Amino acid sequence: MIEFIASAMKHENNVAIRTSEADFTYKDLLERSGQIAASLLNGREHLNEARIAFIINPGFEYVAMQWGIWRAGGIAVPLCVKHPFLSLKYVIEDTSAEQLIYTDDYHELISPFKSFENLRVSNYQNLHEDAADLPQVDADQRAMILYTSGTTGKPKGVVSTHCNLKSQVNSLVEAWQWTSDDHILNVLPLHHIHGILNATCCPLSVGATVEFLPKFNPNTVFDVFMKGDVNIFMAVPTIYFKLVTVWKTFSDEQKSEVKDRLSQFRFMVSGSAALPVSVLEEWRGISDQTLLERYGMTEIGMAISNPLIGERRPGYIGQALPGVGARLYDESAEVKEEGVSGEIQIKGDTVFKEYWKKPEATEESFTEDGWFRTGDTAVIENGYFRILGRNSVDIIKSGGYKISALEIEEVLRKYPGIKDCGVVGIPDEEWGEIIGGGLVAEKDEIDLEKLNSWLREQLPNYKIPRKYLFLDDLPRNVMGKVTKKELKTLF
Ligand code: MLC
Ligand code: AMP
Repeated sequence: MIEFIASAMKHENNVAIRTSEADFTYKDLLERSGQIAASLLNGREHLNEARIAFIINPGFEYVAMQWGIWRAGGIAVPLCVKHPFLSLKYVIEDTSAEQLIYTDDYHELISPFKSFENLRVSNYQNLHEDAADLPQVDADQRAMILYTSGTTGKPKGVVSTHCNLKSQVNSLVEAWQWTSDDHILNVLPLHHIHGILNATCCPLSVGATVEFLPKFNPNTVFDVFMKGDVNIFMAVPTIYFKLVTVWKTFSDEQKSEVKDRLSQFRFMVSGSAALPVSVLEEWRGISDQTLLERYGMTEIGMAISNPLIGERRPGYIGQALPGVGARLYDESAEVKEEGVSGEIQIKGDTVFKEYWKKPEATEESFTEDGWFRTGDTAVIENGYFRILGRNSVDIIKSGGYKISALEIEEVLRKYPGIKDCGVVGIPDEEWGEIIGGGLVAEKDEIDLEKLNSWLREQLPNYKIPRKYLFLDDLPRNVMGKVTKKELKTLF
């Protein structure tokens, strides 16, 4: 059995999952995931890496499903619960999923899939086979596909093996000293590595408790914190920004209670985007906690981190995590000198296997000697990595989500009256970056309100900011005259 699921047996009576409805033990998880595995197998001996897509809210059912797929030898394809039908269809078709499992909330959304050939669609409630003998699942088998935007084309499926996931888990368990006494609050989406690996798999691998909220809400987060059980929290910088905003509305008494409580946490992590030093400092004032900033990517799990014990340096992402090879590389050689910038490259068992059915993209993303090119530029200063930015202006990180500028441009160019356009990420304190663009109009003024609504409809996966998409004082024909790098500086 997958190593970290096997270790659940040692903690059978611990609470594995807490939701607003109930507590679930590791025994519950093992029993339910066993039934699910048997149902997915449906008499077969092994799923042999069949892709099993599922759309399930954060909670016990989600984890039982994930474990069930892994125990039956399948590849887990978690779908985003906020995505519309067409985005789900892209993932289902790209992975050639064999089965799609849903819970009642998604009954209507997924019903068109019922007529898809070669796709078995089942309600989670109906997966009730008696647990059978489950197959041996080897470490080099594929375990999960997560979708990530790139600089070209549609999102790519990042394939991780069981060995990759185990190595990613082990690295963080060692670095952050996870134990079965820990209790994390997880408010992150569960179709991305941060919420899945760092905030769910790591705690569950050691017998700790994961508490889920169905959706992020800053007030509810403080309510849960104040109950007194949670001792670890992880989020993207935007979430800390939103927590700070709500905290400012509290009375002095509430603020003091919050500080007493949060100062008892073992640690709090920020990642997935650069943590502004201003947010780190405000949060320190609120909680007496210095946020532990770390750096990662869907393809590599977590790679570089500030330490649990020792100096957490604001504005820096720290040093390579256990078991992770990290180097800086400029055009032709490894950067050996401090203060000289280069691309972060990563090597080791934590690094993914491939982009699903995209051998060329996979090959391009590795150097000849097997290092993964992250596309992020950094320097090392006094032993710590500091991120300078991305190699490509075509990747935007907003609210912790990766967005392809090119995908938005492609859609924009279809809008009547737009001759050309350039989309870039504009720095923003709350969201990290927000989506912005310059347009070349064919002749007349473009009605920006209408364009904005249209774009929101066309790209429902992306959060197109209502207010900021086009700044009125920017010359409309700006794209005809500047490169995208220059465009970025114009905003
Ligand atoms: C939402 N809004 C935005 C926006 N997102 N506006 C501008 N830019 C954005 N990025 C607006 C919406 O349009 C809406 O406005 C309003 O904010 C509320 O939208 P919402 O969807 O309800 O927002 P909320 O639930 O508050 O979501 C914010 C969030 C979410 C921060 C909780 O974005 C989130 O969960 N992010 C985490 C992503 C994550 O896990 N990334 C990890 C990837 S893995 P209106 O006008 O329509 O009302 C990775 C590797 C690693 O990166 O290192 O970890
Ligand atoms: P994703 O492809 O969604 O997994 O996002 C990975 C990208 O998020 C990385 O390539 C970085 O650009 C960015 N990222 C993650 N953590 C940090 C961080 N601590 N600081 C700056 N950028 C980060």
